Amino acid sequence: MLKLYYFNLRARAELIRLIFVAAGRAWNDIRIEFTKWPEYKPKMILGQCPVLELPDGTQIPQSLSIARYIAHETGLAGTDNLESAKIDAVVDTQRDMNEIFHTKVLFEKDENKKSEELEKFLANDLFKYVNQLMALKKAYSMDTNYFVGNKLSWADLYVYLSIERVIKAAPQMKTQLDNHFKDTFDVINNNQNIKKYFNERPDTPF
Ligand SMILES: N[C@@H](CCC(=O)N[C@@H](CS)C(=O)NCC(=O)O)C(=O)O
Repeated sequence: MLKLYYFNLRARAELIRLIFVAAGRAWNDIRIEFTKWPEYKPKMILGQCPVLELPDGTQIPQSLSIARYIAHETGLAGTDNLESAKIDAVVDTQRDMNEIFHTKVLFEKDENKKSEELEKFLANDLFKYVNQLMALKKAYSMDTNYFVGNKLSWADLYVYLSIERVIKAAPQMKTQLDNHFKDTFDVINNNQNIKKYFNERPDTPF
């Protein structure tokens, strides 16, 4: 069975876990205790995690590379190269938003600076990227529920997890964001595998 090494956090591993869950595939979800990390670190190919380990010992690092690989393996990465490219474009656009949100807001330790940066992000950045995502959806979607084509892809799951994080930091944006993402998010929230996973997954700080 494939092994996924990460900490007992959602953070960079949750997209990978959600792809396995949506595809109905079992995996070995190894959640490393922080105290045990010094033992594991030298065994990880880049000294960091997440890492996906194949049965022959091959290690794949980098969260989005792992997610893309698992999505391809499980049919959540499009039906041909062109659809995969459209899905990647949605993922990269969401990643552009996340880069600003994570570095400027989520990882900021000074609470005053954090709220200042959050306000700036909400005023200047958030809807620039939401509009870009909507432009891609308009061009690529064949079903209002999905960003690309007419079935669930890993791009839908990535947008879901990322926007959920923004809403957690800025609950006042929920209604406005729901207007854009409701169809996709409803499909994900009503997926039986995902519902079961959400009920069972460990509660973690992030
Ligand atoms: N670009 C990498 C970043 C990986 C990364 O920064 N991992 C952190 C945890 S989120 C880590 O392993 N930290 C422990 C360390 O570097 O010793 C990815 O997306 O997977």
